[in-house]
Amino acid sequence: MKNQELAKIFYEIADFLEMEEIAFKPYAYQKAAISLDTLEEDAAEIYKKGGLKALEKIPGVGKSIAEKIEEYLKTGKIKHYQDLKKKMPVQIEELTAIEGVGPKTVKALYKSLKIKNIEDLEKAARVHKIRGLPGFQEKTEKNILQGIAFLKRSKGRFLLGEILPQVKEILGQLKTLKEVEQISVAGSVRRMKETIGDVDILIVSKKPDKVMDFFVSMPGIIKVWAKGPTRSSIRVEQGFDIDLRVVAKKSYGSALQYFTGSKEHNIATRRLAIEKGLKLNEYGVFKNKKMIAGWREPGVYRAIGLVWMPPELRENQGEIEAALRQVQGKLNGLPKIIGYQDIKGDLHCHSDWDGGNNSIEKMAEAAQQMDYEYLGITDHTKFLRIEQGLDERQLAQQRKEIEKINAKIQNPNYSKSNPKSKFQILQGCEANILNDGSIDIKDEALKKLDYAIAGIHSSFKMPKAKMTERIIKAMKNPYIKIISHPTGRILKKRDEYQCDFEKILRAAKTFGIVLEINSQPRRLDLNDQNIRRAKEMGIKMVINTDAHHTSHLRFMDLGIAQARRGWAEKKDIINTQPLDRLLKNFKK
Ligand code: DGT
Ligand code: CA
Ligand code: CA
Repeated sequence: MKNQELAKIFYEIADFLEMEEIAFKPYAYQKAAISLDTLEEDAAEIYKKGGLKALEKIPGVGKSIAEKIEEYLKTGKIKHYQDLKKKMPVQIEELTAIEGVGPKTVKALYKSLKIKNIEDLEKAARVHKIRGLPGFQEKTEKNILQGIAFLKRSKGRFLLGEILPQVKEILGQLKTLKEVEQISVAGSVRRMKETIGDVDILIVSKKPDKVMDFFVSMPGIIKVWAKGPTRSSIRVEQGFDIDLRVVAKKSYGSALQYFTGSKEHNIATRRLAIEKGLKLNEYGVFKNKKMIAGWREPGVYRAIGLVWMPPELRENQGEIEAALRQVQGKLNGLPKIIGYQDIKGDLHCHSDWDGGNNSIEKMAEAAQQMDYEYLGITDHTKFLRIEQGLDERQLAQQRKEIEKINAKIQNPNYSKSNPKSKFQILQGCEANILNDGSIDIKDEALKKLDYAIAGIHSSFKMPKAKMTERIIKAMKNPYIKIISHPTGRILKKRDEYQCDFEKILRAAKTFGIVLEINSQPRRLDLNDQNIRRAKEMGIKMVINTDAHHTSHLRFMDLGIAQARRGWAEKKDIINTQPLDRLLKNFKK
């Protein structure tokens, strides 16, 4: 699949053009990149079937970009990109990955200090060469070093959301083999951890050689680390590794339990087995030399005195004790965590009104295809000018537009994929929490919406007390019902902002604020630990995708996974409720 390679190039072109302060064009390339990044069909296939015209039908791809895709598919190169790189020979993707470093900073650093990559930048910052440059201060230099340190810590791990589509494709390919009797993903991917080190796959087969031959010769493999009858290990183009293990049928359950982990969970289960006079390993559960369980995973758990539990819980964070209580008939057994089918709508989506990729109607159609009952359109508001944020007047106009589309959708003659389902678009907004905690939209305008979300999109580096106060003040606004991405972390890019989370939780409780679990692969904010704290305090949450494109609606599973990892139950999440009940959460 060439989509990701193309997306990467277009993101870089956008950065190079931004450096040269060219108007509008960077935005066009970014849009095309986002679209390609999430496109399900291979651009090469699209081109093969329908040529240039078909490429132009990809959202965000116009004639000029379509021609560049064609050029890349034919020659493996894009001349425009190479020219830009020649002019400014910097590692743009690597450098702009640092929090606070944008294309313009990269340009200034290259022009004055010939900084081309992270190594150069770190060296220069350490000997304080940055702080003297025009527009740079001591603080900037410190922030850059902090940003680099953060990047290094997360190096070598991949975002679950970015690798999952490829993992599913590879599992699909392996499933086509007649020699494969059973197959499952294991490890951190099965536990749906937000970042993964490598992918683990488990297969039952009587002909491991055939399976392994196929595995190491799949397309898109760039390295074979090891190949043997029970274990092979490869690296794929995207840069991550896959471990494949073939086991005997009678050990499938125990192998799955072992290789799903986590390691900490395994250590605890093994200890439990020992206490019972049993031996637990990847081959089975043994009493003396006799195998008493191992075929299937639930049997393994039963044999050691537990019950089966969802992989998302297996982090040795109290799930074993909870399972024991459950077996003993005591209170506080395992939580009945929210299911992947429990969500009835998405309450945080952007439309083309604020520069998102799709019209309100297209977003609504996509939501209906997901069998939702409702979709909340929550475009950015005016403080965010680059995102074309809406002002009070535009919000009122948008209201009319949404009413029009609702009338159309709710008309019984309207043809849609699921004519039986009722569906409604809600109007919200994602307002900005300004530095002093006030909201960038007047109360009279907020009042007219179905609900309002508020989030922090600027000044991330405030002192802790001030940041805490800022968020709490926003929560006190009676029209703000949800706080989006409450801690502001960006995986592999920046930490949570400094704030007193316990205080924030108490305020959310007091003011009846719903906290968001944002499903974007880079956010997953709240994270599992914070979700668990919120749940313990009885705070309601909402799982949203923050979609800027119809294809982003599918990120929902990532948010649900995070909620499950945080032990959240259906009743903790408001968008599991049908529309009439949901709206009661937003009473003014
Ligand atoms: P990752 O790949 O870093 O995202 O995390 P995992 O959990 O996928 O870890 P990985 O790939 O090293 O190993 C897969 C599973 O195998 C792990 O979750 C538990 C099991 N495992 C690996 N090493 C050990 C070990 O030393 N002791 C025990 N008890 N289990 C292990
Ligand atoms: Ca792994
Ligand atoms: Ca592994």
